[in-house]
Amino acid sequence: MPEPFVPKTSDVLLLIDVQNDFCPGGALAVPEGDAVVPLINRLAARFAHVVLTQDWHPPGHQSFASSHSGHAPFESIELAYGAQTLWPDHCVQGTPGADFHKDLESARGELIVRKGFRPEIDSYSAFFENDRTTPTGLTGYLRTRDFDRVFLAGLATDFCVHFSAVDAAREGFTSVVIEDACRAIDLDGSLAAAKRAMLKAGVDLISSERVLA
Ligand code: VGL
Ligand code: ZN
Repeated sequence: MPEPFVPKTSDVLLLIDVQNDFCPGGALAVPEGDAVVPLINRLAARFAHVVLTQDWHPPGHQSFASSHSGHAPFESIELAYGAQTLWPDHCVQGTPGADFHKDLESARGELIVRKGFRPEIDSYSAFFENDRTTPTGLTGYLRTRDFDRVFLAGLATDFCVHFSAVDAAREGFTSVVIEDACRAIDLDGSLAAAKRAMLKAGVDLISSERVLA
């Protein structure tokens, strides 16, 4: 087996959007989205530090197809900052769909980063919104806490995990995606494209065995 990744105290596990709306039965269900929860709980027990993100949209958010007459979910449109995929209404602030999956052990989480709360901008990444310039503040938090490696798991591999992992690498962190602890939406080849983009950005894609070994 390739070299194990033994978690150190300067590592953080960043859990992306493990929320009801991304699980089967949710508004934007990721196939097998709930299947990552037991593995994520095992992984989290190995890390000294855990941070979670929560997709957190106001009603009528610009990323919702319902906000654009004549458009359907999964179409792409041009917004002020560029192309944006339109989604079913999901993760609306304060609704049960926006809650973490009930079996996710989130109590040890040291920070919850909410994103996508600006009505006009979507935010796939935990670091920058989809205009690619508005920061969430996470870089400053991780730097001030002296973390150097960011391990990522959660939903969805090809959107929020992908953009978060690429941004972690761009911000100067070692960025490691635990692939089997993620699930993808996979729209028109988006999973393959995301993997290429992550590898190009220098993100490591690993199996959970390498952390749990
Ligand atoms: C996500 C689409 C819209 C994600 C969030 O968590 O990957 N995808 N909002
Ligand atoms: Zn969203």
